[in-house]
Amino acid sequence: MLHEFADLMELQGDVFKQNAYRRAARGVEALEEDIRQVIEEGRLEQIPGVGKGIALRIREMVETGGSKELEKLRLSFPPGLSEVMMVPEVGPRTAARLYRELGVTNLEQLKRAAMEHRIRELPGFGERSEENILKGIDLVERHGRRMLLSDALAKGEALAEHVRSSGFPLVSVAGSMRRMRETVGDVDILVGTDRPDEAMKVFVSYPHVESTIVRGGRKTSVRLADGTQADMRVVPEASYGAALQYFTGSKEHNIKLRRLAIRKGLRLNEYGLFDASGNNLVAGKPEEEIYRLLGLQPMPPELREDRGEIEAAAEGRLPVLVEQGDIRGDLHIHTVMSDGHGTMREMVMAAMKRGYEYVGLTDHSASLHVAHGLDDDELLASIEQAHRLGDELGFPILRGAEVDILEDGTLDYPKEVLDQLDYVIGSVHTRFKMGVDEMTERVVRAIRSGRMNILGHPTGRLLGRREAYSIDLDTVMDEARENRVALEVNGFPDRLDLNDVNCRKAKEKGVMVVLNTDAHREANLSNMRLAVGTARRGWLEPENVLNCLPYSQLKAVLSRKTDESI
Ligand code: DGT
Ligand code: CA
Ligand code: CA
Ligand code: ZN
Repeated sequence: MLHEFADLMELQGDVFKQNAYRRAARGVEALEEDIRQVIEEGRLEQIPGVGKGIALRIREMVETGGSKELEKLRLSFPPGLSEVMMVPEVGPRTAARLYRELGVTNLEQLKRAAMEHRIRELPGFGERSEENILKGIDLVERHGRRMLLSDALAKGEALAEHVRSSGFPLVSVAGSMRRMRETVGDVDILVGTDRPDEAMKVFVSYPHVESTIVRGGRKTSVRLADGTQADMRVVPEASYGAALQYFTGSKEHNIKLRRLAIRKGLRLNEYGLFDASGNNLVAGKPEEEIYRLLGLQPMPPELREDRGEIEAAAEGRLPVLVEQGDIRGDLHIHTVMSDGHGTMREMVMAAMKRGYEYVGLTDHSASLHVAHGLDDDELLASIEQAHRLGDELGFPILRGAEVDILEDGTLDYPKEVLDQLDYVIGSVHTRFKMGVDEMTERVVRAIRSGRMNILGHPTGRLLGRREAYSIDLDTVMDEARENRVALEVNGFPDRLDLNDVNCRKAKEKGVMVVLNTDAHREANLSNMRLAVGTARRGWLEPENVLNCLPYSQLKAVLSRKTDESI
């Protein structure tokens, strides 16, 4: 909040106050104890940069979680200006000038001003700055948004590998991508080495680096050719574990952890866990040691969101999370028969190569014309074909289908056809804009049909492109449990649907979840990692996951369903 104050002061053109807030923000950041304690002991004004006025604001922030003055300040500027400030060539001060002198209040207007050459008319600007602003706008439009986890992992892991293979074995991705968050703001890389300058050189010489944003002794930020920002921190080898913990975050998790350390009379920062006399208790040790020394179970990065994991770890009741190795088969796969790009044989062999015990094929149903859905006869013929292929390969192939849940909640094949399938995924692919009651009723009707085993991508959201449709997931989950329908975590990179929070809700409600890729080509099968990551963020254990069951038990669960409904 102090930084935001500073930004807004800069926007107002008040350099003096801007600097004051910036200094105070840095002073507070550098604190190694709980600010509440500092306040209690009346030592707030001893923090470098904190005077009387700012001390009052800090007290209000700590007590109320906000600041009236800050809210007022925010309202005094058009909301679009924050986007204008994100343009690399602009920043708060220039945004303020463009606002005052040209009336620019959002990105669109900034673009127009630059294209109409109105910016170059202002003193201090020229043709060059106009061009740079246009480039910057393009960057914000393309990459101002957060990137998908899968894109971040591809970039981050390649970059980490570049550093590793250049002679720095202690390297890891950190930040939100290590926590498998569904979207990632920037790529974070951590290196433990006693040759920091060399490591920094290796980092900036990565072929995809376009420009260096900041170059420092311990942290360097670069922009990759595609606009992605990547931060690399370098710490001494002996601090690697502590730094990995710190830079994995989340910030909220770290703050709570640091508070716990303070209560135990210890100090925690990115260089280690220190006792009262300043001895580093974790020097050279892996990050788990920090948790153990704080009296906690060590925990995987996916849990570190301050959603109760620290409390659970203190009581020794952390979940044993599902892992990729627990997944015995992928149950949502398309082939060339509908809109996939691999034949049945290619997709099955690719699944076998991944070490699965079984696989399920699920092409689209007839009414989804855009995806070349199968009509009754095509589907029935493909069931035969799948079972023959399974016999030939000596590998269990379940023939299913991804059946549209039509507007009225009926499934897109007649019962006689559905009964020939090993299982059915029901999915909503049309009429997303229904009201919440109508949509919930539609899905509940399908769940109650007795012919559906899995609800595919249950909320329909597409990250960065389409909001989830309105649906009452509590009701859907209750019905799913009663009717033994599993809810899918669809691992397609822009779906991740159910999301982490809803996975946890499903677990609490006793609903089975199934982790699928919705693969449309062989390479998509690797998206299981994303589904598993999402499930882990939702605290899921193998017993919560349908496709952790061995084949015979899975078959029993899937067929019990049809028997009972007859
Ligand atoms: P992102 O990039 O927005 O997807 O999210 P993160 O979590 O990767 O955040 P980022 O890149 O700003 O920082 C990486 C990690 O560094 C973050 O997860 C925790 C740590 N960190 C950053 N700033 C702070 C801070 O002010 N306090 C504490 N305790 N940790 C921080
Ligand atoms: Ca990050
Ligand atoms: Ca970062
Ligand atoms: Zn679908």
